[in-house]
Amino acid sequence: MKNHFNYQESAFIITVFRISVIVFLLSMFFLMTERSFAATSTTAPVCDPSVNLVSNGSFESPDLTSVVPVTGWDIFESKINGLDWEVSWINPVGAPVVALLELQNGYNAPDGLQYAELDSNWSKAPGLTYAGEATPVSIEQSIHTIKDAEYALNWSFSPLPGYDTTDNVLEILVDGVVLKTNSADGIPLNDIDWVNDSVSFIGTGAVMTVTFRDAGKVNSFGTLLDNVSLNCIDAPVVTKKKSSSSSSGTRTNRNNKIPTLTPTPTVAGLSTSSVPSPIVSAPTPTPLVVAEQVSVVPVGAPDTGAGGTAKSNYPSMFNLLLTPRRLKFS
Ligand SMILES: [Ca+2]
Ligand SMILES: [Ca+2]
Repeated sequence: MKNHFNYQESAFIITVFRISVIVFLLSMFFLMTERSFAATSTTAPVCDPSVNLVSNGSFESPDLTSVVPVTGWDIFESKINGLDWEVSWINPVGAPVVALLELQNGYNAPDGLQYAELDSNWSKAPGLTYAGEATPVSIEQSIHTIKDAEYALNWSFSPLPGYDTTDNVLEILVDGVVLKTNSADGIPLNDIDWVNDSVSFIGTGAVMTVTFRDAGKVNSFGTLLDNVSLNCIDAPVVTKKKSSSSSSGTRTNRNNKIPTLTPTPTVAGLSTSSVPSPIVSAPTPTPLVVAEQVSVVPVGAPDTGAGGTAKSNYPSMFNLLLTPRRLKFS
């Protein structure tokens, strides 16, 4: 009788324990699923044409008016105080360890009050000749792209007045590939001469880098840049294929609500060149990969490793708990 009582009591306790464990595991499972969904929904790139994906594209930060005394220009270290651009010396031999970007406000800017001069300076020394300084820089930013989405990169370029074409050469690159070159003669100019230009490219679904660099004569003068913007202007739309058969599938179209990108016309005095085919003109083009695609995938991509959601082990734990076991009693 006592053994029978102990058996019933033990069985009851074990049953309660099992139920408690199952409730706990279910709670954890739903909590983790909810967090995973929330994380995915907030980090996955979204194609919003109104969003400029470049930070500080107008070079308004750091604020030159905060520099004392104000001389119309100054140099700022890569990615500090809101500069946000990754700055690199094109020829780093003998240059300061941290690359410096020169910002100016002496001429009228096409946007805001400041702009950049990509033939920069090693030091803040107005009035010197800067002879022997390899001052040209490249500046870049990286973004997470949506696979097969179309991106438009826009900017304003001007030669530095008083300096010829060899001193004013701007190259525009995406993932290390030169997509366009601007150059112009500043000798006849008495004032700044901004020209807007643009290129478009197709997202790989990975992180992609846009770069502007000075390709002119090395002398710390020339190649002015401002008003940079990068926008996702057209994302692929996946729709279910209409079919009366039992087979099902999907097809990908572009969102035709977004107008096709049209490069800004070249004006007199500005020379531009570009590589063929980065411009997308057809509504359903074959996606162009401007550089070798890397293994980075958008966060939340299913079963793709990086960024994907790990498979849960909970079902096997449930099976273990629910599997009947023999009870030993003395
Ligand atoms: Ca500006
Ligand atoms: Ca130069």
